[in-house]
Amino acid sequence: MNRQLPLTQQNLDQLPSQIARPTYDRSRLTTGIVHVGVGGFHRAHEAFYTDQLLESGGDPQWGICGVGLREPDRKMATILRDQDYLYTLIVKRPDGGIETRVIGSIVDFLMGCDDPAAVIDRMADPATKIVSLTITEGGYNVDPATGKFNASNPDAQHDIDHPLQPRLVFGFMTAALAKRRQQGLPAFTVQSCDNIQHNGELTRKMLIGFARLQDPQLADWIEQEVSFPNAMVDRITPVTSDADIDFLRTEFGLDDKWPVACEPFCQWVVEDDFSAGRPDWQDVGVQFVPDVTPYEKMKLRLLNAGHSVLGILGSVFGHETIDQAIGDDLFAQYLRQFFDREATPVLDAVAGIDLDEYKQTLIERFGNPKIRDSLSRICLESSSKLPVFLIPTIRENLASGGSIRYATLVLAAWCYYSDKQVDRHGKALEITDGLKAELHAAAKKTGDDPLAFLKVQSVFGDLAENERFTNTYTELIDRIYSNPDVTATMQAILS
Ligand code: CS2
Repeated sequence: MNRQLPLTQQNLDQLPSQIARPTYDRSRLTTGIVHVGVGGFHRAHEAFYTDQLLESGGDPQWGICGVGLREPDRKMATILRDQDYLYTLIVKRPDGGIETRVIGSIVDFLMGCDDPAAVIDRMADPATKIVSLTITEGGYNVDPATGKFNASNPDAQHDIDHPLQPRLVFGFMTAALAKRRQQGLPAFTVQSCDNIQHNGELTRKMLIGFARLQDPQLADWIEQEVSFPNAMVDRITPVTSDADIDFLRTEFGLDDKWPVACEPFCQWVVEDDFSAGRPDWQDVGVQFVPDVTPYEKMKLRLLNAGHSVLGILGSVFGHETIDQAIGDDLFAQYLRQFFDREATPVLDAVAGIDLDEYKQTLIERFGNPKIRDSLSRICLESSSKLPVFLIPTIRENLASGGSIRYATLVLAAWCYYSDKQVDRHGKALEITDGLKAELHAAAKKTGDDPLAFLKVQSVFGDLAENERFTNTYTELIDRIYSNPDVTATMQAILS
């Protein structure tokens, strides 16, 4: 198709009928939510739910203003501005069916590094009721040694000295909350949408930790006034590919510079604790519960850990995507046994959820051949992920005398992966990790000391002090280093 229709508000009427689009009046939307970290996941999740709500006649006060704090966010800012903040969500079903909808819930975008005052003012605006975040694990600025706010980070130091020109999200929120307090306005709710256990509590700890360095009285006020609901978030959202952009162009003649592709499944379980009100998200399928703990544990220990099992073992083997890995019978069997023998025995029951069914659904979701979720995305920042997704399962099984071999092999394979940085065929692995150099240096010493990799304390803590663990780990390291075809060891563990 030659003529391409740029995605803009004005062009919405001309879109082919197969593409759903907002029928609500976007010009009436005001900003009730300021969201920091507008990536694929936010656009497939919170912005999607909010769009659904607006479509079903929801209150127009809940438009979203996106915020990017750093230079790499500029591409998103520019594209969204050019497209009147519209983008297409491409939902890919496993049977090949595709549903497309233009999402209209984002109504503005601000760049903190261009104009910090504009971001602070928007957060401090009386209309803003929620500041939500997807800033990734690393964005929380936790000191791994103490679990507290890492005040030695140069950006944190800068923010303490320059409260009105912050760089970190905590500096922005603190400045905005200070302004609200001064003006007698109620606090906003801070809602983490990151895939972290007790994401609300962690955010509370970090925000108050930062604010206390700047203004202890303000920190007390935040402690009393701001709510930080914990939430479990879930929707598999691979990195947008050129094929997704091309699909919209060739299929519909639609020129969307940055659509989002995702799976049909979507879940958001949230603690109902919003100090300044919230959208009626329950009307569009969001679950509000008093305590999210069992849901988040189940998701992190099964879905995310399952991804890591396939991601690390699959990368070393030479698979490239999750569906390819789970399509390999040995990997599927290994994953199922990891779920049943190691992850499930240390999980709590979750009201209303049949764990067997949940696991079966995960295997089906992983198998969705249209998602093509790359193992490089899954292994991205493994040093932040494995201590949450996988290592706690090992620790709890060590305490209870349960099986640890399935998960321990993943750590041994991760050592090999960090050491060699190539797959079984010698093909370079694309590794993105804040600790990449440190992990590589530690793993390289494995020949002299099989436990060398475990010395990366911020990841493994004191795991190397447990003898049952180190015996199993050493045995598995020996096996992988003598035969890098990890499937031989997987097979041995299975039988
Ligand atoms: C993945 C998650 O990055 C990862 O390790 O497991 O991004 C996963 O796709 C999402 O949490 C799904 O909700």
